[in-house]
Order: sequence, then structure tokens, then C-alpha cells
Amino acid sequence: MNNNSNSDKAILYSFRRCPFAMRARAAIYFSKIKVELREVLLRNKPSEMLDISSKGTVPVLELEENILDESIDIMLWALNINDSEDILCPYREQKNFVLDTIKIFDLEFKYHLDRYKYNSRYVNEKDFLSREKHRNEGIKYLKTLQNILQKNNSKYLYKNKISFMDLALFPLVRQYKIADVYFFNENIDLKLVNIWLENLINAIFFKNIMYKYEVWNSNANPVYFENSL
Ligand SMILES: N[C@@H](CCC(=O)N[C@@H](CS)C(=O)NCC(=O)O)C(=O)O
Repeated sequence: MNNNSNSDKAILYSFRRCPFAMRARAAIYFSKIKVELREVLLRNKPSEMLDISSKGTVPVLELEENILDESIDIMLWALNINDSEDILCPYREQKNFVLDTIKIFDLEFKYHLDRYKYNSRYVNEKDFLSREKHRNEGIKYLKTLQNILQKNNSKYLYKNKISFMDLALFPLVRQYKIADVYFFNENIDLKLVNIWLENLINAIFFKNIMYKYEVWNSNANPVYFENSL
């Protein structure tokens, strides 16, 4: 099924484990749009991708007349074409809150997450802090999610169904959990966040967006990412 009414060309440059690419694929999954998927290696980005987006981050979506190289823009592109499950509900109803929350996670939480996961890479930074300090800084942001879940009294961050907020945020939280699963599981302040996360990563959409594609090269036949359900 291809509901891409703007153009037929839609090529997603993606990296399976990148949390930003994951959220883009999740939105495309729910939109049911068929896109060509080009799995890249971050250490060897294809020139075809760098030619259209010189900043060199994934995901990048190449359309007939436009290039989108921010994950949130790709999510919005997909869901604005087809949103039969009303994934955009919180974006429509509380746009500023939703975008501000995501921005805080993308900038501040991700800053601590990287230094928690790969602490030794940052030893030469002026304000270098230990792994534990960054881990504990990360918890402050996760507690805000815990509060949202508590107030919402649901398995999801907005109302009682999966939405834009869940899809945008869970890949970053997943990385935090993976950095020390025992710590995450044992932390009482993260209990609801843990249940929320597990519910999402056990859902069918997650298996679909985490399918392992061969790394793309320009001689390969195109492969497509689509929600076949
Ligand atoms: N603000 C960008 C961030 C994307 C991003 O930072 N992606 C990482 C991978 S998770 C990347 O491509 N980094 C470049 C590199 O590692 O060379 C977005 O939301 O799309």
C-alpha cells in the first residue's frame, strides 16, 4: 500500500539501532506508507546520502521535491499523509507540550545518555563527569515521564493509546535501559516507565521496525519497508 500522495519517490536512509531512525520508522509503520529503505553504516555513510544532507545524520528521507533530515519532520510527513490510528492526537491537541518534551529528551537527556553509555569517550571534555553522575542526571528526565504516566493512569504517555509521544521518546529510553538493565529494573522511580517501555518493545510494530536489513549499496536491488499487516 502506498498512500504517499505527494510523490512516489520516498527513500529512507536509516540505521537500525539509531533511536531517531527508530522513531521515524515507527511513524512510517503506522502510516502504512511504503518507502525504500537504505540501511547505512554510520562509519561509512553513502555519498548518495551525504549529497542530499551534508550534516550526515540519520534518518534522512529523500522525496521527489524535498529532503527531510530531522526525525520529527519525517514522523510528521508520514502521519500527515495517513494517520488512521490517530497517532498525532497529542501533537494536534498539545503541540507545544509535546514538542518541548521531545526537545528536552533529544538534547538534554541524550547528552547524559551518551556520556552514561560511552563515558570513556568523553574523558577529555572540560566538564567530564562519571558514568554514575550522568546516569543519575538521566533519571531526572525519566521521572518526568513517570509523573506523566502516573497522572495519565494509562500504559501510554497520552490518553489511553499509543501516540506520537510514545513513538518519539521510547527509543531513547530503551537505550538508557540497555546501558544497565539491572539498575533500570531495580529503580522504583522508573517502575511505570519500565512497564511502558516493555509494553512498547513487545508490540508487533517494534519487531517490524527492528527487522535487520542488509547494508545498502548502490548496486543492490531496492528493498522496501512497509507495514504489511
Ligand atoms: N536531530 C536529529 C538527530 C539524528 C542523529 O543524531 N542521528 C545519529 C545516529 S543515532 C547520527 O546519525 N549521528 C551521526 C554519526 O554518528 O556519524 C534527528 O532527530 O534526526
